[in-house]
Amino acid sequence: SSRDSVVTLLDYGAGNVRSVRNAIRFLGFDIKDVQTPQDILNASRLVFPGVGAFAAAMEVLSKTGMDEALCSYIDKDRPFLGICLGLQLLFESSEENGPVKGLGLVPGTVGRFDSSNGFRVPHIGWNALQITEDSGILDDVGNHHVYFVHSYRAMPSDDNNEWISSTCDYGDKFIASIRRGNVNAVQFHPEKSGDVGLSILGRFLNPKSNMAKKPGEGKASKLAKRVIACLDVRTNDKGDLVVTKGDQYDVREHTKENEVRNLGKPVDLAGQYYKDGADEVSFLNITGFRDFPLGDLPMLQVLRYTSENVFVPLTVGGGIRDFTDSTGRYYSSLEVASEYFRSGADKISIGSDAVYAAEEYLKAGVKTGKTSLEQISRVYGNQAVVVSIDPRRVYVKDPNDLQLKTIRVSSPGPNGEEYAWYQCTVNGGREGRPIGAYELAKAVEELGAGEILLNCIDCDGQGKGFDVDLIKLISDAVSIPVIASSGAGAPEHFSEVFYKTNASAALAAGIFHRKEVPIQSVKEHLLKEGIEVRI
Ligand code: 1PR
Repeated sequence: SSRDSVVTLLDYGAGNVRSVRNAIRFLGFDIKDVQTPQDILNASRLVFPGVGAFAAAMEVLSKTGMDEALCSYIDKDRPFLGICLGLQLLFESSEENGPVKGLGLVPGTVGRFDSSNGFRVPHIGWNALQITEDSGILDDVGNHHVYFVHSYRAMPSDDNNEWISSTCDYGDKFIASIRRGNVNAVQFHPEKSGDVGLSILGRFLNPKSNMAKKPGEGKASKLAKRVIACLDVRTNDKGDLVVTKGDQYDVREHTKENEVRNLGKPVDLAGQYYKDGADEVSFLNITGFRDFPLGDLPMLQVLRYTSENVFVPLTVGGGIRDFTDSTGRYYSSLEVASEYFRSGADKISIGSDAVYAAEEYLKAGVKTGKTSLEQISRVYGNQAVVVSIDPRRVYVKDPNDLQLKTIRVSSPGPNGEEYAWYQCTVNGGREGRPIGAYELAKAVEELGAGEILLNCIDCDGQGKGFDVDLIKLISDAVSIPVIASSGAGAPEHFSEVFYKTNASAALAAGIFHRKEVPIQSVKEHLLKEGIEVRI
């Protein structure tokens, strides 16, 4: 292939850059991987998607001599695109487990977002940019939203002002992108920002391209509320992987055959939801608790195929725990998660194993550092670890009878009970545990979860709306983002949950699968109600 169609990629092996690879290939380019510092110097254009922790990345770069090659490449004004940590590393230093010295090309220090002012950290989701000047690759982005996921950020100052091409507001007004000549770096993820992100990448890869200019659509400034499509996936009795959907977690048809409800093929549906405007797609391998997911190669294939064409974040859950297979081979939960990440997941979600981890932590009062939750968030960062909670409402007459957090419910129980607690379950709702959703949420936040996916067994598949009492309770109890799930039946249920609770996102399955309400209608409704969404 001609030199014009080749992109050099600096992947120092710290994590998942599959999405960046997929996006570059989708745009019709071939990838050459950097093996030696000389490959950097020889590149005609270089993409640097930083992943992992700042200090670890700097260590690899300096050990391999890539740091000097990068500095010299950038000094010569060669075409460069840094992404996320690939922007942060250009600064003088970072406070992430530091101070740690960076490449020092751009004046300034990278610091952590302050969660004390009510903004949830990590910053996860879609924001519009304020473009400050001739922005080159950002040209036509206007007020469209792009996807961010990070806990650290660089701030504008007099010293770095001339580098800044856009900023973003999230409690702080931080640097969203920098540009000088042919050198670009972005804090957000163009490879996960849908069409807008692909056109940014496309303009970097092919500056002569005449992509259609998309005008801005009004001024957006807050973090958009996300609308997530969820695919519960399992093998049916014939052995095919299907998207299924339960009523209160029961996924079988109430017929004589009692077959697993089949609502379509996972890869097709995910692709459809991406086109329809889903801000994120989640796959839950709902029998992962009993069938080992690495034995479940179809699920990994689903992720690989989906991530080739879907350029918004992908989450996958189910079966993330330590496991010994029938031949006695031991797999750690970290290996299971790593395989999911390598196959195209941006985040993994842990259900049952997080319940055991929280129970253990609350009993012992100290962290062991050994739970799957802690290990995976240590290696991949807490923004990559979601905890999925499957609680069931338990009504009580007298809240003083319990050690657990109870709340006054907005509609009383079957025997007039005015209080309830939310009991966590494991194994797909089959077993109740002696811990509440409130206690669990607080514990997993401390153990390193970056986000909570909050289901509710009572509401699942009922189409009567989200459990606002539960979602308010949990979203007020933690400072990480909370995804409201279970019960959506109409666009009004989405605006209700965003008005009445501090949820950052709302997830639905049934209404999308049954084509009752398209994702676009949900978004239009939210917009009409004055709630910011990505259009
Ligand atoms: O415990 O780590 O192996 O993870 C298992 C994962 O599978 C958990 O995240 C758990 O929530 C999920 N899961 C297990 N069994 C079921 C089931 O339905 N039988 N599904 C299940 C969870 C709930 C949501 C659903 C929303 C929205 N389903 O995923 O999409 O309730 O539905 P709706 O909009 O139709 O109301 P582990």
